[in-house]
Amino acid sequence: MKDRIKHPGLRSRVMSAPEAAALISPGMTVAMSGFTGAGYPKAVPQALAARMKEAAGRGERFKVKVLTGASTAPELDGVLAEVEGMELRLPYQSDPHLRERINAGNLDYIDIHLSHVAQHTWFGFFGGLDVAVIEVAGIRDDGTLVPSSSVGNNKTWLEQADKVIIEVNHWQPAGLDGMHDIYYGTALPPDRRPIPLLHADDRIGIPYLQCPPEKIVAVVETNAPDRNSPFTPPDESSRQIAGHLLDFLAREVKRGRLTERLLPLQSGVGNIANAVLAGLGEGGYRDLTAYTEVIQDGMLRLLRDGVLRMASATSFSLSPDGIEEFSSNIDFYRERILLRPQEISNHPEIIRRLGCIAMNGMIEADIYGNVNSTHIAGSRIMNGIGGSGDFARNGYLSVFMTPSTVKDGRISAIVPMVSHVDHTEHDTMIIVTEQGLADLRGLSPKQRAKTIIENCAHPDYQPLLQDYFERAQRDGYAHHTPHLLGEALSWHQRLLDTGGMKP
Ligand code: 0RQ
Repeated sequence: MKDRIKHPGLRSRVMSAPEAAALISPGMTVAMSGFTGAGYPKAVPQALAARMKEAAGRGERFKVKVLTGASTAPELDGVLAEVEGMELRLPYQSDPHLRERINAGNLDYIDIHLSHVAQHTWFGFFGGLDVAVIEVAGIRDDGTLVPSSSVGNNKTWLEQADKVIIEVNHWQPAGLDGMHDIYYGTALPPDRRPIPLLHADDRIGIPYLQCPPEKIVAVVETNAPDRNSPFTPPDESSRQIAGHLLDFLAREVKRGRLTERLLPLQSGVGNIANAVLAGLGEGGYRDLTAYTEVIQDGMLRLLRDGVLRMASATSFSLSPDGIEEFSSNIDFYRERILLRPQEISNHPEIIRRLGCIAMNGMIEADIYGNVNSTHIAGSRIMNGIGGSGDFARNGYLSVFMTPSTVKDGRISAIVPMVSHVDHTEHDTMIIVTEQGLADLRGLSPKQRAKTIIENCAHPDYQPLLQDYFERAQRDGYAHHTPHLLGEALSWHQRLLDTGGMKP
């Protein structure tokens, strides 16, 4: 136990999770570690939820505001949602219980770009932070902290919170030490200076998180795994989507628009992303780099095979097999992986400078290229925008991918007008479905509509979209971006009325 907590003063602050959770009071703003199911506190949120349940039993209201890096896990978002213990949550979640509560209107959810969270906190837009609860892999002699499997907003939380609770997780590999790069050079406008990161593998900071030991009011020891969902092999549709994208990249190389090293890759998570990564592995590429948010199993494989030379991110999101592979070969991966604060992994300045290839999933796109990543039928939140906007607007290439239909063909992912906009037609460059790929670069709205309908729409919906587009050009009110406003969202209304978009 001693070996993970080397600072004598902080060793004396070790206590149980319920004792630490007792330092959190109703109404507080609590900033927690955690990003895509990695590096989140495992014990204090559960103890806090237990206190909330007891309070509810006495008829008392006990809710807090919760800020994190991104999505967490059942032991944090799940338990707090179940006891209705959150009045506010930001910036990204993917927990089914929490999603249900948000959509029922039981709490406020603020869905913002992941790169904005730290600076909005510094600007004071969320008020002050009362407590930070941060998982680390260890505490060093001098009180600096060895970050765990995600960095997220931890630097900001430690700087901005009045009090800090540290969870030292013995399950996290000790070999994580040295894999992080925490940049302490950010300032507020008008004193900002360029961030000196010119290549994906540049180190610009230090490997440790800093926190004045006197701010740390509790240290809790845990030994619990990160959330690790088993990996499902890519399905046929994901493989087709990946195939179209990989053919496109190969064509870009042939045309001399990309070199054989491509450009730093950003990849979302999920089935399609995994298929794209698997495809890159078979495409003969070598020495690529990734400048992304999340390292999933597919990226480990590419690193192991030399397809990727290195990967920069802010977090892991691994399956049990991925964790086994990572832990068994941690010395190899430490040479090739850098975890940074999310304000740096997702920084628009750096993404623009490096020229990332941004590849993300979406819910739907419209015929002009506006993309909805977050809402079903305009109103029900799915997860959140996450980092997709940081990368899509600033990347060299912004790619959005989805199967052309979902729910057994009842829903078309290509619609006349998106029911919610996360990425505008000005951000979207490439749309891919299993039907094909639409390259929107250099096209006017009407040209974009033509190529999206022809290349990406499912045959069941293609004639309907074609008919809509033709009538909009003929009968519509204005002709730069033709629409029939009374009909533009009728597909979504039909979905709500009948459970499907087909007439
Ligand atoms: O619903 O769970 O009921 O089956 O949405 O869709 O097909 O499992 O795909 O996991 O890649 O998620 C856009 C949500 C896609 C994700 C989104 C339903 C579908 C299913 C999930 P079920 P799939 P994915 C890096 C970058 C925003 C954040 C981002 C996302 C469920 O990619 O959250 O990109 N993106 N971050 O059936 C109705 C449609 C639908 C639909 C899908 N048109 N209508 N339902 N679904 N399309 C990570 C971070 O930033 C942290």
